[in-house]
Amino acid sequence: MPGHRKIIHIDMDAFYASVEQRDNPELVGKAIVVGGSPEGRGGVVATASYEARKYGVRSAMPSKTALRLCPHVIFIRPRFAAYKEVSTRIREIFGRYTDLIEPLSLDEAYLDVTEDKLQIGSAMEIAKQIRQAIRDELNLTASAGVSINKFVAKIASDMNKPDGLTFIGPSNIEHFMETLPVEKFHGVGKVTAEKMKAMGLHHGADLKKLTLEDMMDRFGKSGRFYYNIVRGIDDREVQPYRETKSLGAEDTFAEDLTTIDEMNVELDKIAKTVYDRLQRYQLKGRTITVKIKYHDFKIITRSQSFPYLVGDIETLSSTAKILLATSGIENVRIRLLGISLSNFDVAEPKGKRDRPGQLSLFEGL
Ligand code: DCP
Ligand code: MG
Repeated sequence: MPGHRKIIHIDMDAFYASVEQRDNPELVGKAIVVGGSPEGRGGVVATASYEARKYGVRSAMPSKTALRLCPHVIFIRPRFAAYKEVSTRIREIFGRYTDLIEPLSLDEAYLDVTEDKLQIGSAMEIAKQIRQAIRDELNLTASAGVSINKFVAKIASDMNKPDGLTFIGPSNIEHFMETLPVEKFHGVGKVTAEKMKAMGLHHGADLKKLTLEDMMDRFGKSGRFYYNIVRGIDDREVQPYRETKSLGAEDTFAEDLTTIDEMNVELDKIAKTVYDRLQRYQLKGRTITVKIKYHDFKIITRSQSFPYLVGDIETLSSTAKILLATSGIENVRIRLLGISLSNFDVAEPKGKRDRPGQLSLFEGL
């Protein structure tokens, strides 16, 4: 691939569940979920083994639902220390090939192997070796996607899960993006996907018909990203070891919000997304920020800091509502709302960090 970058996205299969099955052989081949309540009464599923997924059990699903779908499912209490240990080990394996490693969570990372340390040259060969090393040394499986940019590599890694290796080269990126359903676009959440479908935009090809202006009108800042992405353009670099400064979510509305009730409903949804992401990365912080974009594109932010660590859904949503209500919103129209949490507990030393790198504040719901 002369002139192109070589990017690998690698993601462990059913991560927490696979570690549990590896360490407890009696769980191998069984439908298990990690997280939630063993009695199926409360809490949500962190992840499900592939055996449980056959019944429709998924991450973030209430335990009760998981139990209804799969009555014989086994609930396992999470062991975060074990997952962190595996995470450190896979990063050590990645480090044999490149220093350009951008972790997205404990089980997932982008690697730029345009110039790999062992001068292997082929990104597919490197991905193959990494998957083999993870299997041999850690007794676990990972799926990998190989392409010329982050976006396509990430989608590719998901295509043949579990235990898959997928290559999408420069000559088939555009065709691939055209046929991709919008809900498969990384960064397009359920809400935005529904919004797109309501506008008659079902696949990449439909998005491709819109002008840049149109896209930005409809989707705000993300519009430009989607515009480029459907053309196979993603110049974002793999960013090694960037400190996580904040984590959040925001949503641009198809129609401006005008009443406080509507805004509060949206803040509840956004708070839920932020909460899920915080759970996933095991993060708490001291500062909650709301971001408000008016119909005229003016953006303001309002923050509140706490003397202690917060991260629960009630605090996120109630603080965001108070910040919004006291920001002077009489007679305004609002295009976008966002909530983020920052001022995290500890900044781990550079290179030792096993928290996610580069978390975008601009991900949709
Ligand atoms: N996780 C979580 N809550 C979520 C999603 C994920 O606690 N809502 C945790 C448990 C997962 C881990 O993060 O094991 C990695 O997330 P992935 O999305 O990569 O899911 P899995 O690795 O479990 O499965 P897959 O094979 O689909 O990657
Ligand atoms: Mg995974």
